[in-house]
Amino acid sequence: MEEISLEPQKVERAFLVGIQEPGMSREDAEDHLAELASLTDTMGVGVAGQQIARVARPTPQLYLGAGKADEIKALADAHEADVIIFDTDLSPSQQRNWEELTGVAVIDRQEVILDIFAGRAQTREARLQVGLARMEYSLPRLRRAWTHLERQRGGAGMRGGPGELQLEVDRRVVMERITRFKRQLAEVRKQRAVQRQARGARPVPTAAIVGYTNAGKSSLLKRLTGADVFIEDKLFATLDTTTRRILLPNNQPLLLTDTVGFIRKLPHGLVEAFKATLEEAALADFLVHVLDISNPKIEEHYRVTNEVLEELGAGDRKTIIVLNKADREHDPYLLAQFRRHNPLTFKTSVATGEGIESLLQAFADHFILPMRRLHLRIPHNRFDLVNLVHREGTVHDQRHEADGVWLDADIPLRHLKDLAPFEPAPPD
Ligand SMILES: Nc1nc2c(ncn2[C@@H]2O[C@H](COP(=O)(O)OP(=O)(O)OP(=O)(O)O)[C@@H](O)[C@H]2O)c(=O)[nH]1
Ligand SMILES: [Mg+2]
Repeated sequence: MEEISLEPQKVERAFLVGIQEPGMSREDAEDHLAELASLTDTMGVGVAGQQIARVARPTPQLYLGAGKADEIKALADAHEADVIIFDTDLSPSQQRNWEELTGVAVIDRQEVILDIFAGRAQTREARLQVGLARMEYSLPRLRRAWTHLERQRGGAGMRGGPGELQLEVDRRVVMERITRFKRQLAEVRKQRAVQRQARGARPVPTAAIVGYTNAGKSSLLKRLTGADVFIEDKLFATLDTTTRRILLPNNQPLLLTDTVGFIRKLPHGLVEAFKATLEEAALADFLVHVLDISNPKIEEHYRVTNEVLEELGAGDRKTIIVLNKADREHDPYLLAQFRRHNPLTFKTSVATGEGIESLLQAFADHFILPMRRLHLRIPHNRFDLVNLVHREGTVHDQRHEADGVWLDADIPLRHLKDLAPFEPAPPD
């Protein structure tokens, strides 16, 4: 590995490169660039300048054509930038070529998001998840070294940032580390599954608050439950799930879970990594999809979140849509527009309290888990179904007999079709 600098290069002035793909409006490209600026700011690096590049077809060398690349280099120089950040994925060789061309650190959107996640991960599981995603990202890029921190930090479960990683270890060691992290994660996840099972036999419906980052999910949980959760006007304030119980106006209890926010082009490693955490969302009975009504990209945010939910297997869950931040300036037609898609759409402001009562009433009206009482005989070789009944239903009685496990339980209707075949015919 050539060209290893001994000190990680400290970066503090970023030049941002937005990408305008064919068919994309200038306005869209600008909104995306504004989001990258917000990510950069969240990472703790100042934005010195920015430029949108129109790209008809990415080139393998630099992503941009040679002329455009020289122009970016000159602009970054003029702004005295020490890091150039691309709002798109760069391959390891494109990244290397850019660094050779410009002499400054060059990173892409994924790396910014990974860095933010690494800085925010709190629980052991989150640290392992982010650490893993980051190592997999770093593996083909081991020669680079940069940092925006005064001192190197021990984020994400690896000692030091990418700089130290590069200096300290070679590829093989990283691969061993990846294997170890995967093993540890599997352990943590097993424990989580056990805990979930222990909580399993509860008739209390669960709802997960999901949505684009910064929409106000944690603020909503706090408003509804008084939970002391972390809220910040930065991206990815929340990485770990928090669950709180509330009593709805009809005295029915509901478990509400706050989850990590989504963003467009979320690095795939992170979606993979956070699948376990997001299982809480995937397993919830209902979803509360929070959107920032004042954000001009609200429709894209809606689409991106739905795509991730789809990937998590929660695309078909019954959902209430919350158009939050209604105290801010917004398009008054959005409510009607969203209601055409989903009649269960509500406009709120966590800041002023507007719409919160109606939202709680809607939870009460629509988040009652429809259950049916079944008497089942499940053969011994279908223990998965016995588990399912325990996990999702309320068991009133259970007997182990020679011909199977006899269960008397309330079952959520959505599992009816799996279980109905095991209802013995009534004796005549
Ligand atoms: N004006 C206004 N600001 C709000 C409202 N709700 C939340 N905010 C602000 O929006 C910012 C983001 O709020 P969070 O609750 O952290 O958002 P989140 O969806 O949990 O964000 P992540 O955890 O980063 O995904 C904070 O500065 C909140 O104070 C609202 O109704 N009106
Ligand atoms: Mg949050």
